[in-house]
Amino acid sequence: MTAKTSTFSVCGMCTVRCPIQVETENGIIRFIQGNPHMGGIKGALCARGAAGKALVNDSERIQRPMIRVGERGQGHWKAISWDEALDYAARQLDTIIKTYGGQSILFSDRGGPFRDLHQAFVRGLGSPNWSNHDASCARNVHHAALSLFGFGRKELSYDFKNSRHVVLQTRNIFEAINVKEVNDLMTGLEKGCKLTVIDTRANVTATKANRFMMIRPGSDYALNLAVIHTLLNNKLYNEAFANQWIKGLDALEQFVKPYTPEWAETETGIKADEIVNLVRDLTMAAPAVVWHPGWMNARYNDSFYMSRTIYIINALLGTIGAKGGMALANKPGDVGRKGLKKLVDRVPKPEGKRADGVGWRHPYFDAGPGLINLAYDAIETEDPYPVKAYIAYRHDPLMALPDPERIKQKWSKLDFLMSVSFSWSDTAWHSDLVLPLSPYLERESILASKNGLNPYFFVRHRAVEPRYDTRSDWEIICGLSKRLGIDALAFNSIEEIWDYQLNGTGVSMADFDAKGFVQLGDGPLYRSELSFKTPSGKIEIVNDKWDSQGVLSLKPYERTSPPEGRFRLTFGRCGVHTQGHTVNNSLLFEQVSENTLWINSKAGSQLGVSDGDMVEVSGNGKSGRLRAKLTELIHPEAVFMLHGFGHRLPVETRAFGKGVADHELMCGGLDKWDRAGGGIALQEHFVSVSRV
Ligand SMILES: Nc1nc2c(c(=O)[nH]1)N[C@H]1C(S)=C(S)[C@@H](COP(=O)(O)OP(=O)(O)OC[C@H]3O[C@@H](n4cnc5c(=O)[nH]c(N)nc54)[C@H](O)[C@@H]3O)O[C@H]1N2
Ligand SMILES: Nc1nc2c(c(=O)[nH]1)N[C@H]1C(S)=C(S)[C@@H](COP(=O)(O)OP(=O)(O)OC[C@H]3O[C@@H](n4cnc5c(=O)[nH]c(N)nc54)[C@H](O)[C@@H]3O)O[C@H]1N2
Ligand code: SF4
Ligand SMILES: [Mo]
Repeated sequence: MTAKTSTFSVCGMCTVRCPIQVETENGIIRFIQGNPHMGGIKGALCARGAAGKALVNDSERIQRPMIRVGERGQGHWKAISWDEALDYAARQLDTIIKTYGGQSILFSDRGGPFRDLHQAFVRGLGSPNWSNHDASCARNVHHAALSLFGFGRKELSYDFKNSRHVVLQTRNIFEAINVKEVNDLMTGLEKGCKLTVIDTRANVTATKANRFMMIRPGSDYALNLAVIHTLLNNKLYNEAFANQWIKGLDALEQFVKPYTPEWAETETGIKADEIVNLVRDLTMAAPAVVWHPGWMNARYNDSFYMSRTIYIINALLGTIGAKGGMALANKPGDVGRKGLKKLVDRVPKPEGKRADGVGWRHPYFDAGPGLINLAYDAIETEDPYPVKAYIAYRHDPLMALPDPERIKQKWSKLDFLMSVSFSWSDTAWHSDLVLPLSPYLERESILASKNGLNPYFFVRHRAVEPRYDTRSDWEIICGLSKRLGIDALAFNSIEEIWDYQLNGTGVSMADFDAKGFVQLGDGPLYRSELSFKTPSGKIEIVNDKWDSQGVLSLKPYERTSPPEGRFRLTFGRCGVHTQGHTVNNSLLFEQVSENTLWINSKAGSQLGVSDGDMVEVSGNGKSGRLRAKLTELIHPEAVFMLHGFGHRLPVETRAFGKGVADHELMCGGLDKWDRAGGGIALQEHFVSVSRV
């Protein structure tokens, strides 16, 4: 007899977490598809999501708890039982808490919809130091939104389906994938929406664009200032919206006076009349326009300002809150429902200040996840207090941040370093204890909630039983909590947690059976009443919180260019890999097994490099070798490589030694972070290239 099952779950191959449906036969995964009931997904999945099965089957992932037996990073391990591992971790944490206080424990994860349990646990430890990966992802964008609207980037959604013009600047939507966004944009394009792509190279998204603007790397802020200049100077903006909702328009108008399209042409390489034409096209399509504010915008010293200008352009076009524009994302309360009951509310908030200084030394930043790189500084300096334990939970900072050697140096002052991960990673390899998380297809998670035009709750069920001796998130956290006396999180089953979360929401677990999610509204809701969480209730061009700390809201543009003979190191994603952790996935490795160095044809031939040649790329005292891809389709000031390659862990036999790690060429990069937006400026590094 064959036993077939169909399980609603949530993809975990990347940070997006698309709803999925998994078909199994006799406990073996046969087929994974996007949740067919979810509008915008309708069965679709990206290549990485489809390769989840190879992750489950991978014998090169961490199979049981491992404790370090040699020096940190040497890679000598002993397998131990879960009881031994959790007892050991609890003992280490307990000793550190007793000696230095709970605040001396730092915890970071990937953020997202399942963070509630982690935040509760960190509170239970008595620490204010919960952090996530966002300093190297979207912090600049988030803070840009916060500085203008008083709320963060996720309070606005992108209504691509109904857009008439979408602008993607530093946003490669068809390769750096969010399945719903891709589908919605495709629907929009089929209905006649125009697409403008502004990028330093012609990526896959550019091939679908009506207009592609190749921009000089690092000059996006100049372009956007000229767009604002054109909108204001030619009175092309939405005056009714601006008069009602924007405070500080005069200051903005004065500020952008010198930034004409002709001036921007010399900075960006984009012709002045093309800039004016773009603005005219946008005004015709407004307010059904989305100029995407960017996602992975931890790139430049002025990326915060660049994102701010994008939000300002959207506001001047009246797209904020508009159908087809940057519609307001609804929370459960906006559609008359109650949100999930928070686990974090079961534990009192610790009093202390954050070790990273966010919220007090840097009062204008969002204290939520803080800034992980600054917490590492605190480990080294013990200012404001000693930080002695670090739990990297589904986070690989040695690959996600620049200059891994420098990070290891900072971490050398830690008494205890623990990783929780479903695959080996550079960080896990450097840890004292590694707890193996079951891959997402083998674990269930706490309930999660997604805001949007129609908000919903969703559930991750386990599709198959763990193949190795690995555990779910909640089993690990609750197991540690029991040992550490954090009674509020000492749950015995996931059902207990789900029941708690649903309490008072009017939703029961049975409601998830039909579709795997529970939609909270009756359909998409476009809220017309805008409200900004600023002192004036309007969009504030000048933010006093920032200005009072000496961080200008309106900062003049400063030109940067590569030194003679060097290129700016730029990076990005391809459609089939997630950061660095899928390179060793057998199916995805087959698709793209190493990275190449994109270099402009003319610049390459001047160096005597031909297409396909092996080249050495060097910067900041480090170098690596990979093949050159010569192309007209990249700006001559830049070279480009996919992030996440250059693995050196012997346990990852497929990925081992393939390609070059971009972040290793970024020595000194931890100190290059944006005081205004908090993001790390990963593209402020220059390299030289020579033929091998
Ligand atoms: N140089 C450079 N640096 C970058 C970037 C870049 O392009 N170039 N990108 C930046 C960006 S945008 C981000 S978001 C960060 C990402 O940085 P991270 O959040 O560290 O990246 P991930 O590789 O997604 O996940 C971290 C680790 O969690 C493990 N893991 C355990 N369980 C799970 C699970 O259920 N799901 C997933 N997906 N992983 C799990 C993975 O195996 C991996 O080792 O890196 C940033 N750093
Ligand atoms: N397949 C896949 N999809 C993913 C992920 C993944 O790892 N793999 N990760 C997810 C995550 S965590 C994130 S944050 C998002 C990231 O989503 P994106 O930010 O869209 O992704 P990237 O590929 O890093 O960068 C986008 C583009 O920026 C361009 N660029 C570089 N420098 C400049 C510049 O100076 N100016 C301009 N205008 N463009 C420039 C690059 O050439 C690239 O085409 O993707 C998400 N989706
Ligand atoms: S975008 Fe792809 S990898 Fe990411 S969650 Fe969705 S299906 Fe999975
Ligand atoms: Mo990201």
